[in-house]
Amino acid sequence: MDDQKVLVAGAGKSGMAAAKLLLSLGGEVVLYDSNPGLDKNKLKERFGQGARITVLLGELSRPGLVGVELAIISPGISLDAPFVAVLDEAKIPIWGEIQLAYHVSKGRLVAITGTNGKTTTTALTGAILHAWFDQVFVTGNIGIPCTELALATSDQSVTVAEVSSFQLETIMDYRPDISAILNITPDHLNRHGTMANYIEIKERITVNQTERDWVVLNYEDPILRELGESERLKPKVFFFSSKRSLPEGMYLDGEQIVYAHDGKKEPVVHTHEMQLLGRHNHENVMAAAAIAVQMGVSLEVIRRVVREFKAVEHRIEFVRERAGVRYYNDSKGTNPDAAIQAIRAMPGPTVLIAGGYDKNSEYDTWVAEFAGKVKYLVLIGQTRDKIAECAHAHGFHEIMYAEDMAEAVRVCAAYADSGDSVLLSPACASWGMFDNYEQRGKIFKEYVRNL
Ligand code: UMA
Repeated sequence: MDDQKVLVAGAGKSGMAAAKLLLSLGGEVVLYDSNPGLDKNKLKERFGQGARITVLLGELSRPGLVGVELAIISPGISLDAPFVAVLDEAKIPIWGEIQLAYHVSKGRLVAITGTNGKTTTTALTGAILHAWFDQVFVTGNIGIPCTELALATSDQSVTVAEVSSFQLETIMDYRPDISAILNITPDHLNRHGTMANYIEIKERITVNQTERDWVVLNYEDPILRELGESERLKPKVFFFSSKRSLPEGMYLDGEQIVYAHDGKKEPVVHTHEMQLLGRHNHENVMAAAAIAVQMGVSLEVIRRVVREFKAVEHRIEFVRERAGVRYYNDSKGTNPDAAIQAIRAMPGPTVLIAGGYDKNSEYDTWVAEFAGKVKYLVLIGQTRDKIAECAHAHGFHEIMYAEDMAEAVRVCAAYADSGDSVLLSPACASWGMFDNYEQRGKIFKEYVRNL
């Protein structure tokens, strides 16, 4: 990498971290962003004086690529973006940001993907491993670019990475020692096109793994069970199940998580001891415990950390109780499947805030969950009409529109009775009204705290 001239596409978190890493390695960087409205000088200043970096904004043309040997692409950039064709034409290889981090990192790597639950599972796995190993890094889609921590890794360290389909799209020889796929349900189809393509990209997390490695899979997900039982998979398979006992693996027996191995059945933790709510979270705990067991962590340590672990921000996060109404922030519920998990986790009648940016999702299975649980639906954002139409078609008519989050929270407070819950779990991305789901969740919490 030293002395190479590398184009870094995207000046968000990932791009900035990748550019800094390349500069530290002695490379030269062309930082490119298709947004012409960014401030070139401000971007350059963030790298300090004399840094070997050029910033290009707007359209990318061949002259900008003179001497460039490699391109590192940020996860939010689709391979259909117009400038990618310019890179292809110039025969410049394209790596994802996590591929660059992998190339530079040392130590063992645990990589976790899945449509839902990956942030919670990554954070919990990180917490368990932290209680056992001296040097643990938690990184990736969770919000800390993998390239930011790559140089800090050592032969003794363990990295736990949350990886998204966006990131897996551009890996080359990325090979985790342990991978996990929690579930695969429709999401990001506006980018990946078909479900078949989305599944293929998710499964890439295992593609470079060998017989020495492990993959942790959800036995109750038909796609993943098929993958786990298929000949094409090289790593050893560790299944977990929330529905049946397994001869080997981690499963839920009533409300008890059990680890079955070598003819033994060992209790891990009882769900009542956990602070995480909902069946999907029990699956996340099983996945994290499965990874930890493979990393040699004792069940005692796993049990202690699972008991202490609280929900991560924006995932069914308890905000406050006011006038007997409990408020929950599930802004990370950015697709129908995630939002279903949140509705199921609510303790009683629920006033639900939903809607946002349209990712070509179908809302039927989500709306079908409302019966007997959701009292009122408060809709915001671009998808309001599409969701309302779907809800009416399913016989659900208690729908209100709000212009912004402030109004949505006010409406919920007015309509919720003591004993009800108010849940922000939009089933949609945040764009159009907010910069990202974090901002959406923070704004929701702010209004709730100010009620
Ligand atoms: N850009 C271009 N050309 C394009 C599209 C975007 O130049 O065609 C530029 C934008 O102008 C912007 C930059 O790219 O300046 C943004 O890059 P990015 O979207 O990759 O965002 P980052 O800030 O680098 O954040 C990324 C992840 N974002 C996405 O995948 C969309 C973050 O995941 C991740 O936390 C971060 O890297 C650190 O690894 C967010 C996310 O929404 C949370 N992930 C999706 C999800 O969880 O569902 C996958």
